[in-house]
Amino acid sequence: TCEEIADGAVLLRGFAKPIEDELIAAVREIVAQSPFRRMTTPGGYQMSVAMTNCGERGWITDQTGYRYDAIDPRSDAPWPAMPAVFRDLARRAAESGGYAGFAPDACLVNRYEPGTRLSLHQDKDELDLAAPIVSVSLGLSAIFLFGGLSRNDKPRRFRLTHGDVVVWGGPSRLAYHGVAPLADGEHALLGRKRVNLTFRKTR
Ligand code: MD5
Ligand code: FE
Repeated sequence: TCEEIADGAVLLRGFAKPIEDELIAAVREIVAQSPFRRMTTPGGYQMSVAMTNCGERGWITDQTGYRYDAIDPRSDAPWPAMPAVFRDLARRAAESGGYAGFAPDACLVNRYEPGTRLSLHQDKDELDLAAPIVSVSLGLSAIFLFGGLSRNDKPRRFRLTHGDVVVWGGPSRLAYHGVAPLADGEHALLGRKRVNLTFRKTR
C-alpha cells in the first residue's frame, strides 16, 4: 500500500519485504568491510546509533563536523560499493512515491539496539535538496517521530516495521524527525536490532 503521510512523504508498507533476505545478506557483506561504529558529534557526544555506509560517499561526523566522504576513516579505504539490490530498491520506491529517476550516490546504514534513539534533527548536508531521501526499515519496529519545518512543531508518531519504505520528498524533505528509544524485542531475521538504510543523492 501507498500512503501519503505528509505533503511529499509517502509510506510504502512492506515494500522491501519480498527481497528481505537479499537486503540482509548485503548488509552483512557491507558490515564485514566497514563495520558499524558509533561516531562522535561536533558537540563531543557519542551517537547512540551505530553507523556505516556504502556507495560513492558516506555520511560521517567527528569533532570537526558532519560531511559526506568517499573514504571510510576507520579503514582508510573507499566505502563498500552500493549493491545493485539496494540501488534498484531505492529507485523503484522513489518511483512509486512519485520521483522517477532517483539515483542515490550514498547509503547510510543505521543500527539501533534496544534503547538506541535518534534525536530530532533535519537532514540538510546534501547539495541536491530537490532529490528525495528513501529510507528502508529492517528488523525490530521503531516509533518514528515526524515533526514540521520548525523544531517546535510537535512530532507525529509512526510505527515503522520490517520491510517498510518511506520516500521523503518535497516539503517533508527538510522536516524535523527522529526515532524514539528502540523497545526490546526479537526479530526472526535480525535478532535484537533495527537496521535502517537511508538512500541519498548528496550532489
Ligand atoms: C532512521 N535516519 O530511521 C532515519 C531514516 C538519518 C535518519 O533520520 O538521518 O540517518 S531517514 C528519515 C528522514 C529523512 C529525511 C527526511 C525525513 C525523514 N523527514 O522529513 O521526516 O534511521
Ligand atoms: Fe535524518
